[in-house]
Amino acid sequence: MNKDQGKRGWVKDCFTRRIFRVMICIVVLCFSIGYFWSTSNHTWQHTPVKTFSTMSPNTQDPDDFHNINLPTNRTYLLENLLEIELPRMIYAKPQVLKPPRNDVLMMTPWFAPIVWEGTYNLEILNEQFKQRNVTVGLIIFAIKKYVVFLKNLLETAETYFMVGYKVNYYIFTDRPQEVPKVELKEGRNVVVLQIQNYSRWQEIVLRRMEMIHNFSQKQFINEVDYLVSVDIDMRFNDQVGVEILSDLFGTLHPGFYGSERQSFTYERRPASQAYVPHDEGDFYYAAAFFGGTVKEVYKLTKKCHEAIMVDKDNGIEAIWQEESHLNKYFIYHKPTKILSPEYVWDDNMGKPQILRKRRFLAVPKNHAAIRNK
Ligand code: 5GW
Ligand code: MN
Repeated sequence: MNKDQGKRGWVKDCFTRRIFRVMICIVVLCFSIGYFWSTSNHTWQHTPVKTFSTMSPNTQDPDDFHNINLPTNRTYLLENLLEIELPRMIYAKPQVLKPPRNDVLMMTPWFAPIVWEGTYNLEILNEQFKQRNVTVGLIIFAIKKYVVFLKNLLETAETYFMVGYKVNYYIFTDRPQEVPKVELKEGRNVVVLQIQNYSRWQEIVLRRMEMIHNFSQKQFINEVDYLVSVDIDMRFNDQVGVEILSDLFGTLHPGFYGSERQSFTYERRPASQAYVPHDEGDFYYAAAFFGGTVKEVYKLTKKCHEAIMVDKDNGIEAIWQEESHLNKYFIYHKPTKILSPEYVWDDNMGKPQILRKRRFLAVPKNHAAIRNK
């Protein structure tokens, strides 16, 4: 009896223990499944899930950062939206069957407009941009002797550049005391940013990317909506306004707008980060005029600066310095607007028919005198 009871007790005991063990197993199993589920969930988030923005291929929503879980309720994005409503306006109707120009390309295959005189209505654009109350930063490098170009550039900018808008002239220079006093219209400021100079001229032009990148983060993002970076050895000669503004824009180089790919002076050595194979590339862009929103210019200059530093470590310098890197960037980050050579012209190229305006012109320079010291 005792024995039986004991046996039964043992059997019973054994039975409960088995159940107990099974239950532990189930619990452990559940936890493992849960664990793997959650970790694999995380891994899945790394697989590229494309999110589409309604703005442009290069733009992201303010909240649309990578690797950050977005709040599911984003209705706050719809509150306090700026309404841009045009007044009654009288102008010639656009003609679907009569394009304003048929002598030049007006649109890229990725639907970025190419800005030519005669293709846009500045009045409409001004109504839109005025209501957005935009501020534009014009970035100018004036290192060493190049400060001599500053006066003419600023004076002509006051006449032709973003007339009626708030403009900050950001002047990077190693000679702040040589920045000329130019009379400015209301809402326009000169901001002198002192930087060191570099002895090699190649370094001066290459470092422009680094400086723009640093100051975009430090200052520009808090002060302006758009940035425009220009060469200093230029002058404004005709109207340059909000028709140029877009998330990311570049300018067709006056020497290559009619050229085939093969003759574009991209960097062709694979060892450089700026390398472009012969079967790629849309246009050859001039480094003398590019820009966009602060965010897009920040991204562009960051990437170009990093590529320039990799080249430096590898003991290679791209054939046209920062212009080569800019051109590489624009192949894989398509500009949302493209400026015709009206915006970087050099009268040494003559005055072709297609050029109805010469808005921004190269100032002839005595290379020997201006470039040494
Ligand atoms: C000096 C010697 C050779 C090349 C560039 C420089 C140089 C350029 C300089 O001493 N100081 C200076 O401020 N720069 C900046 O880089 C200017 O903003 C200039 O417009 C820009 C690009 O250099 P550029 O204009 O001489 O280049 P290209 O290709 O228009 O002749
Ligand atoms: Mn230049």
